[in-house]
Amino acid sequence: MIDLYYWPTPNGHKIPIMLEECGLPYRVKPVNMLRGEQFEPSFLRINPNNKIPAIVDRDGPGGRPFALFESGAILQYLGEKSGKFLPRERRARYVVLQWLTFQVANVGPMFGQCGHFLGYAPRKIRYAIDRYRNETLRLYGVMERRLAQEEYLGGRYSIADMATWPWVHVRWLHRIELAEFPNVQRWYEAIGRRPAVQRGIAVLEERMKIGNPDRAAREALFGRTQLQQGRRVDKPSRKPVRGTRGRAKSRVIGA
Ligand SMILES: N[C@@H](CCC(=O)N[C@@H](CS)C(=O)NCC(=O)O)C(=O)O
Repeated sequence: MIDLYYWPTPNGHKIPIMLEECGLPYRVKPVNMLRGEQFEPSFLRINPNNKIPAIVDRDGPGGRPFALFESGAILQYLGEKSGKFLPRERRARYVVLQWLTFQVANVGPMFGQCGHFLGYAPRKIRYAIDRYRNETLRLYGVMERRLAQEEYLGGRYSIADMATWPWVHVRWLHRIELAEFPNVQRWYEAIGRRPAVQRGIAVLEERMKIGNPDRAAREALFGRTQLQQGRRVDKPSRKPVRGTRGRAKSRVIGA
């Protein structure tokens, strides 16, 4: 059983999509990042970077619980565990890892900043908007040219597509018209028709709230608590990871 520490956002969506695609059983542990639950000590023991997604595989390597954060690492781990969507053959594997890294190092951070300065920043700063929106458009161009040659980013459908698709799914935040990128559109629509993708993005969908943060969300995401994390001193702990305590009941999904 895999515990999925989750909130419905583009980075979050990647993991239930993959879990649904490979049919691994999981239960959802909501981490309401709009209310600061990512700073709870029990969650910081799983991800010291106070971000979702994270997992604890109760049946990890060696039969012991294994905690993991960073969506790129989690997708690789699940690909290896299930033997699906991450090719074994070395050339094919590294092509997939290359496009996965392209997502986590480029698409996520740049689209994220683009959405921030367009929709979240309290003041509209022209330089920042232009900088990140131009980068976003440039990255769409890279994907468009790749998808003109290959059906999927890594050649065959893989964890690289699952990492990237949720960011194209929220393109309205970045003011992107998909019709300008016909190959990205073809790819986006084909992936969106997959039943596992539809089940993955439906997880906690009712709690999804992107854009227009209230005061509490603004404080949790961009306020003093974030700043204080830089000065946090943790007491040394030898305790094994047990998951979060006192949180909303988890939902069990899968076989
Ligand atoms: N590089 C990380 C990014 C994760 C991330 O930015 N998560 C956001 C939601 S999309 C989050 O948890 N934000 C809460 C916070 O920063 O406190 C990954 O790919 O897993």
